[in-house]
Amino acid sequence: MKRENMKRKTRYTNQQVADLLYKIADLVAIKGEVIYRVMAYRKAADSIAHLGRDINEVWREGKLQEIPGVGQAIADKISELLSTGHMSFYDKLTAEVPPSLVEVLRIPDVGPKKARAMWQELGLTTVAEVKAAAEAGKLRALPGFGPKTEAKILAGIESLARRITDRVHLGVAFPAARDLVGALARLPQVRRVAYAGSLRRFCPTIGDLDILAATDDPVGVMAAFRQLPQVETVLLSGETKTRVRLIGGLEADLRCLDEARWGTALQYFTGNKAHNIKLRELALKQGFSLSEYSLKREDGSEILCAEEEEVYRALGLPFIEPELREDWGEIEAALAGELPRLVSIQDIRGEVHCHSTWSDGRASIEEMALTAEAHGYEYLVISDHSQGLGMTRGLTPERLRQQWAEIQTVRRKLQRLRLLQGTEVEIKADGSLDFPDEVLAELDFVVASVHSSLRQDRETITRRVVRAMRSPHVDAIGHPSGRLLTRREESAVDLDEVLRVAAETGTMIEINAAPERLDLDDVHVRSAVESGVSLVINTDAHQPGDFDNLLFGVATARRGWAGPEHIANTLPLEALLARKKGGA
Ligand code: DGT
Ligand code: CA
Ligand code: CA
Ligand code: ZN
Repeated sequence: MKRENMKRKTRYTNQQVADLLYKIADLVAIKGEVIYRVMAYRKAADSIAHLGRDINEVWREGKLQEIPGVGQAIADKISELLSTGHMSFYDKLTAEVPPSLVEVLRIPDVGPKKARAMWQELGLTTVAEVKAAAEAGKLRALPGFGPKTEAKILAGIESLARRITDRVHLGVAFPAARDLVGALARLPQVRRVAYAGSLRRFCPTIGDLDILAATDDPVGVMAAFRQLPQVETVLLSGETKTRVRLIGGLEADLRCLDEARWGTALQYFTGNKAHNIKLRELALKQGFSLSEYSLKREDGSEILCAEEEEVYRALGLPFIEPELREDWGEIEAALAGELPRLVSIQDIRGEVHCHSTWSDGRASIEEMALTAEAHGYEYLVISDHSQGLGMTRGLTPERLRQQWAEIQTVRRKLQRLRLLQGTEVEIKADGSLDFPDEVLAELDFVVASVHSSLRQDRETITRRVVRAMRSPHVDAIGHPSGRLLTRREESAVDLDEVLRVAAETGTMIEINAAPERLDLDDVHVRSAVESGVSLVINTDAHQPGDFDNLLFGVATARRGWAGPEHIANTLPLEALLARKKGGA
C-alpha cells in the first residue's frame, strides 16, 4: 500500500507479498516481457492474497510451491523476501524500470505499451510528468497516440485525482479492526472494546479506524497498543488517545475512556459528523448539551450513559442502527416512529451468484456447495461465466452441459442445500447476451453482467444493460455499476434508468457483497427500495472464504434502508423462483 518496507526486516502479510507481486507484474509488463510471465506473477499474487493461511507459516513449512501458481522461481523470490526483508530481483527490476510507472499504469486508457512509450520516448515516469506533457500537447506525437488519446489520458488523470486514494475498502479495514479489537480484548485491564467510525457504519471506504476501549488503566492499555505487532509507527500518543500507522498503511486511533461513559463515546465516535450535529441540536432543544463524555443538564449536572441506547432514549428516540447514521433522514424518521425494519444476515436463505473452477473460481462445485451448506444456506446457484469472457475460462454451451452432470453428482453429497445451475452471462457490447436463448431457458437462474467495454458512453452502456433487462431470460443484473472501490470508477451507466426498467420488467438487481464492489451502492439501494425493485444480495464467491463477505452486502442493503421484503433471497427457493419474471 503506502510503503513497502523493503529495507526493514518485518513480518510481511499475505496482502503485502501479493501487492509486491502485482507490482512486479506491472513492471515486467512495462518492460515488455511476454504476457505469460506477467500473468504468472498476477496468478501467484491472486493465490497469496486469497490463501486463507499465513504465508510465513507456509514458507516455514517449505510448502510455498504448493500454492497454486507459485513455481520454483517465484517461491525462491518469496523465500528471500520473508527471510531477509528484501528481494534482489525487485531491486534489479526497479533499477531498470522506474517503480513510479506503476502509478502511470493506473491512468485509465494507459496500458503497459503506452506507459513504456511515454517513458522511453519522452522520459516520463510519474503521473505528474505525464499530465504536464499531455497539457503541453507532447503526447500526440508519439506513435499510436494522437490528439484523441492525449485528451483521454488527461481526462483519465483528472478522474484519478478525484478518487480518494488514501481510503481502503472494507475487505482491508474490517479484518484489521477485528484483529486490533481482538488483541485489546485480551488485555486484562480492558473492560469493553469496539471499533466505531465509518467502519461501524459499514461505509464502502474507510479513512481510518476509530477504536474505543473502556479501562481504568489507559496508560497501560496505550503502552500495550503501541507494542502490537500490527503497528508500524506511533504517530501520536497521549493519555487518552494514541494514533498509529499499521503495517500496510492504514491509520488507527485508540481512545481510552471510563466504562460509565461508554454509551456517549461510542455514539459520538460512530458518527457520522452530520448525524451527531443533528442529534446535538435535538439535545439542545431539550435542554441538554451532548458530548462524547455525557449529556449535561442546564444546571451543569451530568447524565452518564453506559450504553448507546440510553443516549437515544434520553432524547426520546428509539435506537438508530449505525448503518443509518448518515443524516439521510434517520433522525426525522426516528422522531416520527418510522424507522425502517432492516434486513439482517440471518434473513438470507441462499445465493444465486457464485463461481467454481469451471470458470474463474478457485474451488470445486462440491467445496462451494458444502461451504454454503455449512453456512446454513437453503440454496445455492452455481453461476459460472459465459464463453465470451476468455480471461475467466467462460463456459461454452457444451461445457455447461458437462457442468450440469457434475452438479447432479454433487447434489447426492448434500444434506439440506439445494444446488442449482445458473450462469453469469456476459452482456456483450451491443446488449446481446453471450448464450443463445434456448441455453438460457434451461438454467435455473440467469445473472447478466457487464465485464468488458466498461468505458462506453452513458447512452450506449445504459442502452446495453436495458436491452439485457428486456430479455425474458435475464433474472438479475450483476454488479450493475462495475465499480472497483479504490481501483476503478463505476461505468457511465445511468443507474436511475436501470432501476426504472428493472421495476418495469421485474428484473432483480444485485447487491454484490464483494468488499471491492458493494454494487449496487447504498444510495441506489435506497432508490430501488423506494421504487419497488427486487434486490438480491450475493457474495459472488470465487472461493469458500468469500461467503464471509455476505455481511458487507447486507450492511449495504441496510445503509439503503432495505428490509427483508426488498431482498429476494430472503425468500424460500420456490418463492424466489416464482418472483423471477415469468416465474411460476
Ligand atoms: P473516515 O475515517 O473518513 O472513514 O470517517 P469517520 O466517520 O470514521 O470519521 P473520523 O475518523 O474523522 O471520525 C470518527 C467519528 O468521530 C465521526 O464519524 C464523528 C466523530 N467526529 C469527528 N469529528 C467530529 C466533529 O467535528 N464533530 C462531531 N460532532 N463529530 C465528530
Ligand atoms: Ca474513521
Ligand atoms: Ca479517526
Ligand atoms: Zn461473478
